[in-house]
Parts: sequence; structure tokens; C-alpha cells
Amino acid sequence: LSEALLASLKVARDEFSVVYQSQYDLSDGSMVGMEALLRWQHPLYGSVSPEEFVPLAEQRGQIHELTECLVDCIIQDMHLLAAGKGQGRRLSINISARQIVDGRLEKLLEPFFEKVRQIGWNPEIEITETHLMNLSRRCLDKLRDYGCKGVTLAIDDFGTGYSSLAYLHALPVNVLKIDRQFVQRIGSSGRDTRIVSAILAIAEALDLEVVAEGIETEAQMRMLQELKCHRGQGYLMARPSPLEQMHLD
Ligand code: G
Ligand code: G
Ligand code: MN
Ligand code: NA
Repeated sequence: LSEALLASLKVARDEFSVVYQSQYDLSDGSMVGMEALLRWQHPLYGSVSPEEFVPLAEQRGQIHELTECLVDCIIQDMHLLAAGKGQGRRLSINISARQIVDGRLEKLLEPFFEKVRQIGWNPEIEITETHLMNLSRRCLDKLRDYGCKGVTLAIDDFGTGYSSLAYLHALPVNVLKIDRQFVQRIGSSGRDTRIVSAILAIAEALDLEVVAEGIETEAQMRMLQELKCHRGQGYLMARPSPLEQMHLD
């Protein structure tokens, strides 16, 4: 299966699409950004999850092709994005840590980020926490470079990896995205509630913003509001969906 999947990756641009999941300010409910997520509709295997094809593409050195697909898909949606309110909202994409020093990535992303800015949105990159510690010096420099050019950096799945505080401080990070495993047990598990509290305290100390992922219930949302978590994302507010089904005002 995996061989077949990967063999078709290069030629299968039209099987890929992008969906977007909105993020909200938890203090007033306003929409503050969205995360772009790649989808693959394979003619034989049907819908294949990125949890499956992203790691495969990484292993086979094809992750760049996937990001090209993603960028193409988003560019096709740009006119819809431009028609809605943008000012200050964030458009985030997921990047694999090992892509960062690939020279092709810069050539792909710089013009893309420029287009995003032109319609009034701010570009954001999400990197999974588990990969942070393996970043080379060159990677960090590259990320700092992006940061200087106004690209926000978010740490995805925060709490599942092992970033040290020193590391977080040294990285050009702006946002911590609390992994949904903690968010989903908030309230019901004292331990998880304390972990979320602790992440918020770390974020405050380091002047970082926090996005809680995977909010599914009103109770989780209320608890996060009480803890003064800044932003949230989850099925309760919005599922990932095609842009034409979203309203952007
Ligand atoms: O949207 P969904 O839950 O199916 O995504 C599963 C995982 O795949 C998430 O961790 C998400 O970050 C990752 N993912 C989705 N789209 C992309 C992409 O374009 N590039 C990378 N590297 N990861 C992606
Ligand atoms: O790892 P990353 O944060 O990029 O993963 C995003 C993925 O999480 C998306 O594929 C999306 O489908 C999924 N997701 C988003 N909101 C929720 C939610 O409320 N509950 C669950 N179970 N998954 C969610
Ligand atoms: Mn993500
Ligand atoms: Na995540």
C-alpha cells in the first residue's frame, strides 16, 4: 500500500486538496486565524490521512513535493481568502523539521508568504515539538530568518515532546499549541488541568501565545477561558473544511 501511495505522489496533484480549521480568541470568540491541512483523496484507497502519508513522504524524501501541493492548493484559494476580512489573521501551515534547511523550501515559501501578506494575512509555520530538539544550528538560523521577515513560529503538539525551557527561549518561537490529549482531559483529570496551567505559566514567562487544540466540549472551553488561555481550535468551534464552506467576516 505505501509503495503504491508514494509512487503516485508526484503525479497526483489533483488528488490533493486543502481544508482549513479556524482558530478563535477565547476571550471574545472572534476568528483570529486558521490552519491549512492537506487532504489526499486517492482513486483506489479513498481518503488517506496525513498521519499516514506525511511520515511516508518524509521517509522517502518526498516531503517537499507535499508542501508544493499544499502551497498550490492554498494559492488556488487565495481569491476567496482575499474577499474576506484578513487584517492580522494568521494563516498557518505545517512543516516537517527536516525540510527547513532544504534550499527548495525557501524558494517555495518566500513568494508564498509574500502573497499571504498581500491579502492582509500573516503567515505562520507550525513545527511539531518532538522534532525541535533535533534541529541543527542551520535550521535555527533559518527559522530566525523567517521570524525576522514576520513569519510566526508555532510549536505544534506542545507537551508531548521534550523541549527544555532553555531551548524554547533560544528558539524564535511565538506560539505554543497545547496538544489535544491534554485539552481533552482538562477538567476531568486534575493532572491534565495542571499541565495546561503550567504551560500557560511558561508561556507567560517567555512571552508566548498559547493555542489550545482539539477543544470538543463547552466544558473544556469554559475551563480554558477560566485559565485565561488565549486561543483555541477544535471541533466544538469548527471542523477543518474547504474554504468555500467557511465565512471569513
Ligand atoms: O488534519 P489531520 O488531523 O488529518 O492531520 C493529521 C496530522 O497531519 C497533523 O499532525 C497535521 O499537522 C499533519 N499535516 C496536515 N497537513 C500537513 C502538511 O501539509 N504538511 C505536514 N508536514 N503535516 C501536515
Ligand atoms: O497535529 P496537528 O495539530 O497539526 O493536527 C491537526 C489535526 O487535529 C487536524 O487533522 C484535525 O483534523 C484534528 N483536530 C482538530 N480539531 C480536533 C478536535 O477537536 N478533536 C480531534 N479529535 N481532532 C481534531
Ligand atoms: Mn498543526
Ligand atoms: Na497538534
